[in-house]
Amino acid sequence: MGCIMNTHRIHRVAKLTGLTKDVIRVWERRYGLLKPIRGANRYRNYSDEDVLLLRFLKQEQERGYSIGDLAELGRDELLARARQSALPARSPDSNPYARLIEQLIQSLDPLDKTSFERKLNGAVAIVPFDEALHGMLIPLQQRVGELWHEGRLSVAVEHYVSKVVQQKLFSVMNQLAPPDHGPKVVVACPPKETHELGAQTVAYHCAVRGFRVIYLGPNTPIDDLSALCLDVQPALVLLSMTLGGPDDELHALAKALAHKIKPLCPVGLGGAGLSAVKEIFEEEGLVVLEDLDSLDRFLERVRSAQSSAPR
Ligand code: B12
Repeated sequence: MGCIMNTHRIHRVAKLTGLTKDVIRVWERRYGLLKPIRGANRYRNYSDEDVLLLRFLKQEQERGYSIGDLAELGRDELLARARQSALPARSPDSNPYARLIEQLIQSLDPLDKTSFERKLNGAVAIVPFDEALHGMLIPLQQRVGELWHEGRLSVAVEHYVSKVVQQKLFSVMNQLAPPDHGPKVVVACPPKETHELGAQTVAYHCAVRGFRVIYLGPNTPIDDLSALCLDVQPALVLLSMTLGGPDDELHALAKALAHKIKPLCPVGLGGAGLSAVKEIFEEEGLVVLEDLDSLDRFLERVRSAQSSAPR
């Protein structure tokens, strides 16, 4: 602020930052962090600060931070950090379990089940489960998924690890005393969605907070979801979306949810596939939850609406 700065059109910003024009537009729309000014010619003009901010976001993203998490810091904080980023960098891998995860990965190719499970079980057992989930199990699943995506790990091994992770999560959920009365929540993935760990994490999150979870898992047709909701009358439905999808399919999904589920109970959507397309769902009056903190606030709202309901 206060100083005269250069402005740049988007193609120049792309050159200066190494980001594509599409990414810049998406980040601008999605996170509202940039402040381009429309010139007389109606083109957007970006400031030096915008360029600084984008460079910093790209650098941090390459170091493994998620753009969503970074965006939550807000423009001012990000700019302050960007200005300081000439200072020595933080360790690129700040997860204290990074070494463990690498060791686990090593026992997957060739698969050494005994060694893999001994290491994983030993490590998971000695920390609070929340920490094991977010520090070990989710990063492990991510790493294994990435190796599969790169063609470096077989489908079979990926399935094996996904099942181990899933079993751990569900065995902990089953150990929680099932509440007799807590509000019911249905957790599922929409049609075509087979990424499951987001939904499982959400299911666990709700179970720990005293909700009675009905977990449906991946690829759930909306008509069947609706029929189930009529039967069990949940206090809410939560859907996890990792894949995006073509806009027309997403519009159809949003409409189906608005007409077939929302009249029955509140619907909350979350997951990595939503950030770019959340307006499609919000336009239909559906709630898009950014992360587990916003889920907590949503759960509280639902819980207090339930407890003040006249039944
Ligand atoms: C693991 C993984 C897989 C595994 C899935 C295993 C399983 N059973 O779940 C396997 C290897 C099978 C797989 C397959 C595919 N994958 Co994949 N996969 C991944 C990977 C590496 C990690 C995803 C994950 O599990 N994350 C861990 C969870 C816990 O994180 P999360 O889902 O973000 O959830 C968190 C939050 O988002 C939030 N959250 C999630 N849901 C909800 C819901 C609510 C209500 C709330 C409040 C919060 C919330 O809470 C969670 C905890 O913080 C990602 C890349 C990456 N590094 O992220 C790609 C990725 C998701 N896959 C991708 C793709 C394209 C595929 C395939 C379609 C590839 C193909 N061509 O076949 C197939 C899927 C086939 C299908 N029909 O669905 C793309 C998706 C791109 C997109 N947005 O469209 C990604 C991003 C990879 C990439 N860079 O291209 N994949």
